[in-house]
Amino acid sequence: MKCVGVAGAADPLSGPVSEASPGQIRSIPPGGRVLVTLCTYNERENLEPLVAAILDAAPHVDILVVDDNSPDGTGILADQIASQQPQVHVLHRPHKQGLGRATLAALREALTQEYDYWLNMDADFSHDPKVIPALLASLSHADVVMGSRYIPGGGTEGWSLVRRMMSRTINAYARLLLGLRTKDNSGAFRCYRLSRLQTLDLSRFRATGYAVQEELLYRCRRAGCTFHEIPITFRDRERGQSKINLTEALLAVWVLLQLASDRLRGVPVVRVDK
Ligand SMILES: Nc1nc2c(ncn2[C@@H]2O[C@H](COP(=O)(O)OP(=O)(O)OP(=O)(O)O)[C@@H](O)[C@H]2O)c(=O)[nH]1
Ligand SMILES: [Mg+2]
Repeated sequence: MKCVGVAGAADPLSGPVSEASPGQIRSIPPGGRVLVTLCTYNERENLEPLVAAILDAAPHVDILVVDDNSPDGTGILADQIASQQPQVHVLHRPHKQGLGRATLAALREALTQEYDYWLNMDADFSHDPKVIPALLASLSHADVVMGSRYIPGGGTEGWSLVRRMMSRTINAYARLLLGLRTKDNSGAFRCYRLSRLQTLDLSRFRATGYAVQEELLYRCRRAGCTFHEIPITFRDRERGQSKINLTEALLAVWVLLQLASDRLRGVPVVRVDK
């Protein structure tokens, strides 16, 4: 695992208000460092415009690309961007290990580098970077702020009926099996107050794939975090290919069942220091 540039200078968010437009600065919690993470597998066409759009919307964040040795050269492109842009860092992983493992690697990096806030999003423009300031602003009244398709004002664009039904079903299962109260439990566009995640036992995570989103919420809830959802419109990707498939969906259901069993048995979510 090669980590390029993570030790580089990170911009604190306590800069003067005049450095960015009033809308952007007012939206960001003062005095905190934010790491935006992008898990990538074959996102070459999306990466460069996405990084630019993120830094345009939130100039003070750092960005970490977590790439699983994408065959299309996304990791190489990420290195090129990082060499020109000190706020951008890259975590290279040797091969495709699943979105869950990549997401947890991103979280570990955010904790290790002592960021205050972790914001994760997809790298295919389904999550609009312009929403980032609103997500960060809502951290003032919750530990976990979630972009939500399933509250008034939110939605999806460009999805087939089957895809919509799959998403609704997995959300219903997550609420039923894990006792979650939030409406969009499978979305990835979220930010977290890292001080509240420090005690989570990351070695206990069961998801290696897409169920990591529900599992993060389950564990955060058990650890006492508060939640807030803000409406987002999820747009189907225009470039590149989706990696979600039936196997991934079935695997997600299996993980939810395992977590439901953990919940019934009271398996702890926080580290037990010996
Ligand atoms: N590092 C890494 N990233 C992954 C892996 N699988 C998916 N991703 C990334 O995770 C994000 C979400 O994956 P997508 O394939 O877009 O899946 P989705 O957004 O749930 O579904 P679509 O609506 O079909 O796009 C994208 O940025 C992918 O490139 C993986 O195994 N490793
Ligand atoms: Mg996607």
